[in-house]
Amino acid sequence: MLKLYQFERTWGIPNLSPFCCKIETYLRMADIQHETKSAFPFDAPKGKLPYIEDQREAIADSRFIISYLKSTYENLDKNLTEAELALSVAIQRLLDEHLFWVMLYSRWQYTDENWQINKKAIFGRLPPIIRHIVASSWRPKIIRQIYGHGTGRHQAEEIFALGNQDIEALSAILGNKRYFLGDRPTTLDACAFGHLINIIGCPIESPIKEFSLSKKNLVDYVDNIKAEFYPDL
Ligand SMILES: N[C@@H](CCC(=O)N[C@@H](CS)C(=O)NCC(=O)O)C(=O)O
Repeated sequence: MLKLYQFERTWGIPNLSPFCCKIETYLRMADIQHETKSAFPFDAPKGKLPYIEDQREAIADSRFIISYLKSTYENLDKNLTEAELALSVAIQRLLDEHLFWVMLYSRWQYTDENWQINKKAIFGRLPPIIRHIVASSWRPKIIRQIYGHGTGRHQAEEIFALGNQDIEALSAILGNKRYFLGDRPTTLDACAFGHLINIIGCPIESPIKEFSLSKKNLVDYVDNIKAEFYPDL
């Protein structure tokens, strides 16, 4: 059976990684049989989670995993028009390549309080001394990534202002629809849910969480997808 390797479940959400959550949500939306396995990024073929193993093949990166799931199992986007598919790719890039970095900053760099919560969630299952060593070498590495991306070069209020623009855009695009592209879930919803629940549904306090919580359609969207596809949570 297909195996999904991801971070251990925590915080009452599917996964603390939006990319892992994207894949598990796609699998559930498409009704693909699978099992989940807890892992750390250093176990992964490309040093990041998620990855999957299926038919003795390992596939890393949520975008390649989705392509594989679409061609091998079920394509949630099969009824979309070319224009809808294009929009889907563009919004996924906003989520994966821009909003993600604001969320990452809020957890790893913004306040020490958030870092302690994040550290416990990610490294909590390691023995105490190892946990401390791994966490204190991982934190500067992620902070360097945030700087390398460019987000880390701004002041906190500028970073959250940029993130809030994404949230504003997502709320406007969703409007009063049940899913982003109509009344059926598509890849874009697996992706958007993964990112939004990781802002709205986490114990990480920040201006972007506050702003997202003021967007009732996004809050309802996250709640509805969680209730429909994760009745076990
Ligand atoms: N482009 C990748 C991004 C995956 C990713 O950034 N995963 C993070 C967790 S959210 C990770 O494993 N980071 C570990 C690291 O950078 O050391 C995808 O779509 O799967």
